[in-house]
Amino acid sequence: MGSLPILYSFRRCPYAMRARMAIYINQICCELREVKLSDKPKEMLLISPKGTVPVLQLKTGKVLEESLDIVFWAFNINDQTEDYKRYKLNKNKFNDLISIIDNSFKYNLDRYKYPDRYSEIDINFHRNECYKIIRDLNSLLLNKKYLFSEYIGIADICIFPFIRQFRIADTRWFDEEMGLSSVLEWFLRINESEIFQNVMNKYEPWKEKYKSVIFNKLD
Ligand SMILES: N[C@@H](CCC(=O)N[C@@H](CS)C(=O)NCC(=O)O)C(=O)O
Repeated sequence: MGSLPILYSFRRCPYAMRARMAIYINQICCELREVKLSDKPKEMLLISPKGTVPVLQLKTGKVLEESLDIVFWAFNINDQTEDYKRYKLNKNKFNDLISIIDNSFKYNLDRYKYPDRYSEIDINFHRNECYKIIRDLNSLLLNKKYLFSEYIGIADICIFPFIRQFRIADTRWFDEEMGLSSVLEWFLRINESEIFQNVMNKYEPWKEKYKSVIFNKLD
């Protein structure tokens, strides 16, 4: 195996953003292979035939094919980081929240953002379903910087990329009219953070012949 873990990623994919943020926060150095979804590298499909990103191949050869598995691996690598302990304390709340985001929120988000891909879509209905979930998030964030602690943690990075997608559909409405100030402040705090800026660098799609991109290289 190579000397670094290999992360197959797609810059704009919210699941891959989760994985990159977790890897970045935990200062794990890996090789990043940007994937073009319409032309996935055979090296990735060989280790993960289901063909979604992110995929992380560890130095042992073990393959993590789900974004949440990569996030937990990254936070647990230093064994019992404070954030991981906090996650365990809030495990049920965390799991409920992630499940709502990955299922109901994502379902309605796709229909709100891409109505042409479905038939007979009522955009306002789907935006409102997302809004209700964000409103609950707003209650959780009242007077708080982040969801479960004063530092950015597992729950924040798992949820943020999806809220970002929702905002992009109508930034002005989200920022000026939605009226959920705790979520807005939380969102902007992460969006402008050094962490998020650093995981959004642009790379050409990976080809075997290219020089490797080393993500999170420690000086
Ligand atoms: N459950 C997966 C979902 C990952 C996923 O759906 N990624 C999308 C990109 S955002 C993908 O790779 N889709 C495959 C394709 O479009 O061909 C995870 O959490 O990692």
